[in-house]
Amino acid sequence: MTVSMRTEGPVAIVTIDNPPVNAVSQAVRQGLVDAVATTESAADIRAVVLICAGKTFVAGADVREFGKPPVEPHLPDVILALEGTSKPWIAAIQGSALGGGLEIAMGCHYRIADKAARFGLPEVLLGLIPGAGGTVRLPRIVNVATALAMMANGTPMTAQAALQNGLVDAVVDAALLDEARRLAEDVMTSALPVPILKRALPKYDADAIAAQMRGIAAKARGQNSPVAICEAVQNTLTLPADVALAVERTLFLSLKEDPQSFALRHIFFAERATGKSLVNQGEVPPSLHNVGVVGGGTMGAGIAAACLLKGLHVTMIERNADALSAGQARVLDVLGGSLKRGLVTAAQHQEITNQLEGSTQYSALSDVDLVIEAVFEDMDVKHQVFRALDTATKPEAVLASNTSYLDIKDIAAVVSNPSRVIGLHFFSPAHVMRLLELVVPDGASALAVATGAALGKKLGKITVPSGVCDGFIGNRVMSAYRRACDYMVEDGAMPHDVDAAMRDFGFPMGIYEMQDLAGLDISWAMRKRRAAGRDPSERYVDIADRLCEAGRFGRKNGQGWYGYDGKTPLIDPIVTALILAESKRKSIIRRSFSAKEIMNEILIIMQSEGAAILAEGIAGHSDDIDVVMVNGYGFPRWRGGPMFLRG
Ligand code: 3H9
Repeated sequence: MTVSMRTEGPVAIVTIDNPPVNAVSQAVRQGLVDAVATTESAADIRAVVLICAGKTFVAGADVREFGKPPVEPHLPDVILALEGTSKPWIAAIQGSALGGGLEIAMGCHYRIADKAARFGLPEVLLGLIPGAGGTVRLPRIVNVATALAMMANGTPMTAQAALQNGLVDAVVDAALLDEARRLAEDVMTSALPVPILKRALPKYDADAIAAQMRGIAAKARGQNSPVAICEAVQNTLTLPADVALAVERTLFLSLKEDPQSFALRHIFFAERATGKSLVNQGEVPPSLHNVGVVGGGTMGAGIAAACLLKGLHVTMIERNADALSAGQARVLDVLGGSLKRGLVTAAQHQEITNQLEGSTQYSALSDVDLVIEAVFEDMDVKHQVFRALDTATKPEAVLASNTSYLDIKDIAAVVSNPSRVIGLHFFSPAHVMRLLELVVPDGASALAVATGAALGKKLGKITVPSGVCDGFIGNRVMSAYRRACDYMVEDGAMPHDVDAAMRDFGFPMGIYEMQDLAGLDISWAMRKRRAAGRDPSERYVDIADRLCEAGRFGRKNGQGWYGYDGKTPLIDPIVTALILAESKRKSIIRRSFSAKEIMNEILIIMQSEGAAILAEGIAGHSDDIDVVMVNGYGFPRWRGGPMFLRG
């Protein structure tokens, strides 16, 4: 039974059991309506506890139903029915009360929560607004500004914060059901509290709210749902509650059909589906307590910090004492940043830093389950490292390379058992970016793959499997569209035209701004290494090389594709002259490109490269390409990804 009921004396316990997250499906809605009818008509029932089976309270409406026509009873009506009962309903909340789940809880007369529970209205992340009273009820409980911020950001509130803000009546340490039952017995003889919908709004500063809404609209950059949230809250401030509720419903239903919401729902499910095949290989990965990181540069230090922050013990290897202490200092710097931002407490910070060890001897890795190599992108250097790892590590330890471009099979060739070698391609900064490409060479053992996937899970990453090719999924797509952008620049567009077109589309920055941020010298070095193997018949744009030859390495030395005033990119006449000279040298008659033309070209190239990647089996599913582009390359989430847009 999706919704079941039992009685314990005068208290009915209504349990929602709809795994995995107790989402509000039609069966749950109907079950709740039936439970209201049964408990209202049973004279011996004096109060009702609403609780969920499993780890979580209701995590929201069942998003999988959104593609289909809504079927009665509708959630707003279910909540009105709960709110209108003659007997107190007590929501007993563990895990997450999100979206429709929090709206159900707000329809109850009392809320009691486990101390680890979280409360939120994250509909904005799916391109929606709360559609079952959230925009009308939440501002009436917590203050208007807090409610608006919660809905616009979609970030949940802790149980403690919920208690402070009056969203829950009590927070308990354990035995949630017992405490909820006790509360039910306490309140069953008292008068019911005024339903939230009928309460007056708490006092608010209208000017401050208007400013907050302007801020939300400015940050929305083309997204509809944050603006609709402001509209719904504005209605709550100005209209009678029942009217505001009706308008909220209309707004919700129209956003449900908005392409932005389809895109966000697509990426939500794509992120959860990706990598599932990796963990179902029948191999149990080792417990993964001890990992090794070879290389203490920016990437190695970031990876080490990511592991430490998730409770792993890390041994860092560097080639000499100076490099090691510099690498460890980089890790400590990242960890210090986490402390400063309040992401870890001082005690946790101490505990975490104690888990960092370092050595210049590979023998220090004799006991680790997994090693991640993050040294210079050069095959000879990689071979030296993997030869050392081959003998220093235990035979079942998994050896991973963080290479972005090199052939993992080639790297693995120097290891006596190459089946234990995989790629783990992190994105910078590694402790922040959620994307991880798990590169699976032919012949990799199921254990090696499952271990890589287990690490991804432990680090809270979205782990996308990729086959072996130049650049794997993400860098291969990026190289293709960067090449197309370079062609456009040589043919008549300017870097700032390309960047503006990408930003207008929703990227946080354009490809040239991004290259300046990453530094131009690394890819220059790579191009020089590969120059000999380049197909002479292939069009090659030299502008980036010319910039580097002129000592322009990007933001780090204040000049790249742009000049810089601090962090602000400025069009630099030297770069403009250099581009014009290159076009002239190749006898190209420059023409103008509209923003639409630029973005269309970028999308077409992303999609055709994506199709090639799929055809070659590098990506297992087109959704994986979307997940990579959205989470690693700034593709606007609310557009769903290049393959989604292809239809
Ligand atoms: C809403 O409520 C609108 C209302 O205002 C108005 C309505 C009228 N539906 O994330 P996980 C699945 S909009 C269907 O890996 P975790 C998910 O696909 C909704 N399925 O677990 C996965 O399935 P599978 C507002 C859902 O422990 C499985 O559950 N609510 C839903 O890391 C496990 O998910 C939200 O936006 C759903 N709503 O995190 C909350 N949610 O195993 C969205 C999850 O087949 N959900 N699934 O791949 C979350 O934020 C996280 O899932 C949660 C658990 C924190 C709950």
